[in-house]
Amino acid sequence: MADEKLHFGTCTLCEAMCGIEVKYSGEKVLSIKGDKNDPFSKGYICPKATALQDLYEDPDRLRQPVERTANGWQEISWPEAFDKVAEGIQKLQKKYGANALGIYLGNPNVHNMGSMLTTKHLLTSLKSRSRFSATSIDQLPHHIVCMHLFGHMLRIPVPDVNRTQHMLIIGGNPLASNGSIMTAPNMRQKIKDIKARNGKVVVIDPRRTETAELSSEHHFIRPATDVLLLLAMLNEIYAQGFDKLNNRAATLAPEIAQIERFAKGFTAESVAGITGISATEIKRLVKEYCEADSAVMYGRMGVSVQEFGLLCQYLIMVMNIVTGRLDEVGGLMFPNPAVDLVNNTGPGYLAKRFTRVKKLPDFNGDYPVVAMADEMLVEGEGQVKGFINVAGNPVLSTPNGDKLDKALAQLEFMVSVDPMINETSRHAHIILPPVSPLERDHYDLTFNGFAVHNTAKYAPALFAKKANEKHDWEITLELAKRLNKNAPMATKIERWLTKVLGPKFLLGQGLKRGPYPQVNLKTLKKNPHGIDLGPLQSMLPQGLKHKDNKIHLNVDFYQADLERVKEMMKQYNDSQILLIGRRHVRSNNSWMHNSQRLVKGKSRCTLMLHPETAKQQGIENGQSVNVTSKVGSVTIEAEITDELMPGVVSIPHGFGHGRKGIKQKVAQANAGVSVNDLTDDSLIDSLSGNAAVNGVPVRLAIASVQAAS
Ligand SMILES: Nc1nc2c(c(=O)[nH]1)N[C@H]1C(S)=C(S)[C@@H](COP(=O)(O)OP(=O)(O)OC[C@H]3O[C@@H](n4cnc5c(=O)[nH]c(N)nc54)[C@H](O)[C@@H]3O)O[C@H]1N2
Ligand SMILES: Nc1nc2c(c(=O)[nH]1)N[C@H]1C(S)=C(S)[C@@H](COP(=O)(O)OP(=O)(O)OC[C@H]3O[C@@H](n4cnc5c(=O)[nH]c(N)nc54)[C@H](O)[C@@H]3O)O[C@H]1N2
Ligand code: SF4
Ligand SMILES: [Mo]
Repeated sequence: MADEKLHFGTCTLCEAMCGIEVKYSGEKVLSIKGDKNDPFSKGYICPKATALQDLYEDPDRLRQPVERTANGWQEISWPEAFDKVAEGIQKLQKKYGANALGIYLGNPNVHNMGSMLTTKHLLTSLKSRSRFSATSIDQLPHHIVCMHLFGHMLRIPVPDVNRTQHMLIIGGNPLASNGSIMTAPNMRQKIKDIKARNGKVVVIDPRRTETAELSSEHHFIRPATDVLLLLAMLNEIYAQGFDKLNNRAATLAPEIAQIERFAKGFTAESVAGITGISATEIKRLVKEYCEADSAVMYGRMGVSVQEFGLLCQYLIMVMNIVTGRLDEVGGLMFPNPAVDLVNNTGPGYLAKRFTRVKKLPDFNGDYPVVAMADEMLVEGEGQVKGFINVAGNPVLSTPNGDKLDKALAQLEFMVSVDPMINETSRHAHIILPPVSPLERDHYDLTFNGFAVHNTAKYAPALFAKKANEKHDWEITLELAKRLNKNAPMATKIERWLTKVLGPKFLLGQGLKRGPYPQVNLKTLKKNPHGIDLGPLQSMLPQGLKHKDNKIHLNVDFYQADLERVKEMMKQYNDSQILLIGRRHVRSNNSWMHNSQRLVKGKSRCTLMLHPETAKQQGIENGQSVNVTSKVGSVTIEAEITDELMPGVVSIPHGFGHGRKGIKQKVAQANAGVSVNDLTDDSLIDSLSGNAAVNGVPVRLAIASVQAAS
């Protein structure tokens, strides 16, 4: 085509920040490829990048606000929608108080520059404490550990995968997820590189995942028993004399001497039976980890979102410290992004307030998602009666989704800021839809903070939005303006400047305050592929945010949780079948199933189980199985595979598009079932309030009728 042009940008779908090269003509996308000149991703993309085109073109995507009426959804104008939303919220808050309006912020908020820079305005104008987010079914333990130890919830170290000689991955599957709290495009190559330089990658996972398959070694572990393995490993580090307490990080931690006693009694022999990993193997894992020239221990969803999520992440951090792996090349290192959120935001806090019904602690002003449905359903002073849901789909993404589904249906007023009519937004009275990713400017404010190599890249929107469309940040600012007319003058000026100049104005300010004088909006615009800022550098002690410049191990707080561990050990029932989650590279949480090119082929929403487990239950491959937990039941096709540990079953999350009222044709045709109709909102990590979706006890039975797959 004569007027073909190239645009360089960044894929915002997952955490990997891959550079993309989009060939386009007019308003049409012709192709999406990896940008070979991106200094960070070097041409790598996964199959989801091309679906950015599908999001842009999706005929089911809303372009204008809609209102739910007796005659179905009706398009309304933006001014009318804003009027109705502001009025609905004000009426509700006047009647029941500010906290009667619940707010949920979903995952795509952190992938969206405009939202990242303006959501604070919405939150302050809503003045509600009933705030929830996807954090409490995700990385909450990381925030708490880093807040305690390093003095800021975002001072989070990541594996220096490009230089390590030994990587221990516990409960992460970066080959499917493309990495998490470890922004690292092309982990396939990175793992191959570690092996090629005679290093080792060890995976601990109840499933022999794609990552495990490629790695040097894999061990099955019984779900949610990692805390025992980790305690035994810590114990072994001392038993084998591998503690290096004169290392730089350890000498910054006044409580370090107390760690030797922390895991006393948790011998490798005492945990082998429950975890399923033999004492000999545990001892060898420790020895090899400690003897490697460089090494890093890394744990993700599998260990974060289970009953001992916080203690697991603490133990992983502590082991990196006592073995001298923190802040060292090839170990766990702190990124240094060009926009420094750590020095421009509060450090975070835990347990200032507790939820009304379940009495669960807040973190940094957010209550745990597992508390959300009860706050709506249980009557009494402070009950949540209205809801604003921004870029989230908690009906599919939070435990006991069916209960939340019912809770949302009985609310007096609900708003969704979402481009789609899905399982959650279908309950809204009004939906305010933002533009798709190709229509907005991007600089990654979040994931540069977790990147395994420092770079900076800004991309203007590829396509201008249409006259009747709005950005998330425009929606947010307009609502803030209407809901809080008495904001301080400085806030009003910031809102006004952002509205006129766009959020890139705030980005520019952030870059100016950042650590790299050479990086500003002008230099970023001149370098459309991004700027290389070099490998991770040691940052201690100056990176610490505690006033005394020390690492605070907060031993007493974590040690107290050992009572719960001992209780678990005492009561352990190894005959239970345990459910875990699963991700696939062609799926993304609950919202990428309306792309035909991603969902095509065999259904991915299956119940994986080991042949032995299947045999015990009399289940055959492809058969429909009823899976029942304490809270619910689903019927799903069995996929028998020895990838799973015996006694463990796996269902991916984000499916279940068969509910009534959803308007996404492709997703509906590939509906699947929601694993979160089985996960239990009372199964939690009580220390953090984080959800526990891995290790859920379930029963299996052959279904009488074959499920459509
Ligand atoms: N059982 C189980 N449950 C899980 C998990 C698991 O592993 N197992 N994983 C958990 C994790 S890690 C996460 S992060 C959560 C995710 O859970 P959520 O954040 O609740 O849900 P998503 O599936 O990410 O849904 C995102 C919604 O945002 C909309 N959206 C997409 N982009 C934008 C945008 O730019 N602006 C706006 N306004 N809307 C947008 C989509 O249409 C969709 O409705 O799920 C969690 N739930
Ligand atoms: N393709 C794709 N990419 C994604 C997403 C997606 O939905 N699809 N979601 C994005 C989001 S929001 C996030 S947070 C990240 C998550 O990124 P990851 O954490 O890397 O992703 P998961 O695939 O959930 O990996 C969790 C692993 O833990 C294992 N596991 C389950 N239970 C246990 C247990 O008790 N112990 C141990 N040791 N392991 C266990 C599972 O088998 C699985 O292999 O991925 C991001 N990237
Ligand atoms: S790994 Fe895939 S989804 Fe994630 S940023 Fe890269 S291209 Fe996008
Ligand atoms: Mo996540």
